[in-house]
Amino acid sequence: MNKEKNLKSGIITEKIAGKLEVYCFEDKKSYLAIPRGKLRKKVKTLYAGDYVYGLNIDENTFAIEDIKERKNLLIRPKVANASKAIIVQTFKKPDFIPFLLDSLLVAYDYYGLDPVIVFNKIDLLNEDERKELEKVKKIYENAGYKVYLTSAIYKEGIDKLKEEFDKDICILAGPSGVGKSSILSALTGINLKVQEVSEKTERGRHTTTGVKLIPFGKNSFIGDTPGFSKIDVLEIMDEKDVPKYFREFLRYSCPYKNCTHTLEENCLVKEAVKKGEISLERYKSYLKMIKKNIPLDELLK
Ligand SMILES: Nc1nc2c(ncn2[C@@H]2O[C@H](COP(=O)(O)OP(=O)(O)O)[C@@H](O)[C@H]2O)c(=O)[nH]1
Ligand SMILES: [Mg+2]
Ligand SMILES: [Zn+2]
Repeated sequence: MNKEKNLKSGIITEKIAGKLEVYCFEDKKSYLAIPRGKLRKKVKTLYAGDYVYGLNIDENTFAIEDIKERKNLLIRPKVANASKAIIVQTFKKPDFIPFLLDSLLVAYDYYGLDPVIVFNKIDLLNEDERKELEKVKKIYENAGYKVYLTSAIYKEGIDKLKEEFDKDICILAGPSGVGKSSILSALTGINLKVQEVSEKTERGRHTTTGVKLIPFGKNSFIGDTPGFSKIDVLEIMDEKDVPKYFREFLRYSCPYKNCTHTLEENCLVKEAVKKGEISLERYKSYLKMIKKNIPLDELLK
């Protein structure tokens, strides 16, 4: 509650074709939201995730008078103030692509979201594949990320994952067809449109178009996002910043302050790759991300 003007507080939960929906914390109810003209002077556009202040005009409408300063704004999809990205992957159907996961980890960290990894559809794995996945899980845990294994359709691992949705706005991210909407349904009981994975491509078609934030637990909101199957981190950040978002690289202080961990001598990151302390796969992803085509044996000689 904004005491000065007796305004109620709320959060924009959805934006469809320019129309805004606001969830009012005091009323525990959603309204159609209409921004006041003077607000447009402060911010051009409001997005899902924006915390706002206003008053009801009638039982269905809420006039927005003011906005709380944004903590961050994610570009794709447009969502404000998200604090965690639950990055959903599968080991099979679709096949796991480490480079895509590594790129998403870098991108979300850069936008100020804490990334968490989920491997879904574990019910599809045989014993050998399950062991392979355990190895992958170790790599990411050693790198400094939390990793969950789930089966949305059998509700396996869902209760444990619930604990991640503890505050603010969390979004489900990752390529399409991995089960983001299914996980959201398993968590909240709300049935969203789930699309069958196309047999031909093993990638589901896009069914989620915008972000809809769903109230969950105590003061927390979950947003389902349309999938990305490709991302070029150099389109969003500078090449020199990429290594800052490889968490395991940060444990090493190379002699060169702005070491790119490529051609520099006495690079401690490269040493760690050679010793197996840093995963070679992760290091390869890094080189691919910064588009360095230097042969590995030259770098790791
Ligand atoms: N076997 C299996 N299939 C799943 C699981 N979760 C989702 N699916 C299926 O995968 C397809 C894509 O799911 P969806 O939730 O739409 O994925 P999204 O595109 O990431 O939102 C659907 O056919 C789901 O039924 C799971 O845990 N196990
Ligand atoms: Mg979906
Ligand atoms: Zn280095």
